[in-house]
Amino acid sequence: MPVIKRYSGNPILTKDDVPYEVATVHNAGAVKFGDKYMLLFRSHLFNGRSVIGIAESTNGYDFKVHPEPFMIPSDEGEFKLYEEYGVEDPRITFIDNEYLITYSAYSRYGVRIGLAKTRDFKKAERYALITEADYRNVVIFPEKFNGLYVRLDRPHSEISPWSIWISYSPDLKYWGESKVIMRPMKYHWDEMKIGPGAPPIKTPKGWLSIYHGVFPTMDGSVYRLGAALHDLNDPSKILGVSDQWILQPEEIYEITGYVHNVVFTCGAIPEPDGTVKIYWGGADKVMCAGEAVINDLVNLCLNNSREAL
Ligand code: M1P
Repeated sequence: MPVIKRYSGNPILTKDDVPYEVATVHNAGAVKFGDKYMLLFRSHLFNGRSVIGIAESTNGYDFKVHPEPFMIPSDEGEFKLYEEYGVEDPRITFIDNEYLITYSAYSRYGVRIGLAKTRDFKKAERYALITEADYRNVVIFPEKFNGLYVRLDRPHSEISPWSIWISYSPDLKYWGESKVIMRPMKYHWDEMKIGPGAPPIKTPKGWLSIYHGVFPTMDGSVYRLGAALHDLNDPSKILGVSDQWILQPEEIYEITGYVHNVVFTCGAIPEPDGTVKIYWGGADKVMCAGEAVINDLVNLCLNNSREAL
C-alpha cells in the first residue's frame, strides 16, 4: 500500500490554469489561511526564469489562480541585485500572527534565500536575505525553541554535498549556531543530495519533516520524497529517518515534463483528522496533491530508520 494516496484529480494545477503566460506550475508552498487553502507556486516564464504565483481553494484540491503573480524579482535595493535571475520554490510558515515566506533568490552571484512576510496574501513584504550563496530549501519551524526561531536549510560544499543543517535566530535576520543534522546516504535512494521540503509538522512523537532525496542514474537524476522525525524539544536531534522513500515519480505527469522523474515538495497541510495533505511538483511542470496518515509517516521514521549522519 502506498503511504501517500494520490488525489484522483491530479494534476491539480497546470499552466493552462494560470491567467498569464507561463511554461510550468510547480513546487508550491502551502498553508491554511482562515478557511482557505493557499498555494504559492513557482512558474517558469518563457525566458527560463521563475516567478511565484498564488492560488486559493476551499477544499485543498480545486484551486483558482489569481490574475497576477504574487512575487516577481524585486526592483529595489539589495533584493534587486540578488533576484535578477528569478524567485523560486517558496515555503510558508505561520508564526507570530504572520506568514513567513522563504524562497530561493537567483542571480549572477548564485542562489541564496530571501525571507518575505505577509498577513493577507495580497502583498509580500521582503524582510531580509537570510543566507549567503549556495543555499536552497530553507524551511522555518512554526514554533520558537527557547525564544529562538529555528530553520532547516541545505548548504552545498564539495566536501559535504547537499546535506540538511539547522540554524537559530532571535529575529529572523541573523542566523547562527548552525550544525549539520542529516546527510545523504551512500548507495541509497537519497545518496546524491537531500533537502528540506515542507516546513515541519508537530506530532505527539516529534516534528515530522518531509524532505526530498536525489539518486543519480544513467538516465539522469530521480527526485523522491522521504520523511524524518525530529525531537519535539530539540529539533537538532533526529529520532528517525524512514529508510524507504514515501513517494517516487510514477505517474506520467511526474515522469515526463520540464525536468523528468521529479516529485518535489515545498508544502504540506496537517488536518484535524490526523491526515496530511501533501503538495508536490510533478516533473517541474505541474502541481499534484495527495494525502497520508500522519501516524503512518511517523511510524516509518521510528520503526525502520536509517542513520541520519
Ligand atoms: O529539478 C528538480 C529540482 O532541482 C532543484 O532542487 P535541488 O537543488 O534541491 O536539487 C531546484 O531547481 C528545484 O526547484 C527543482 O524542482
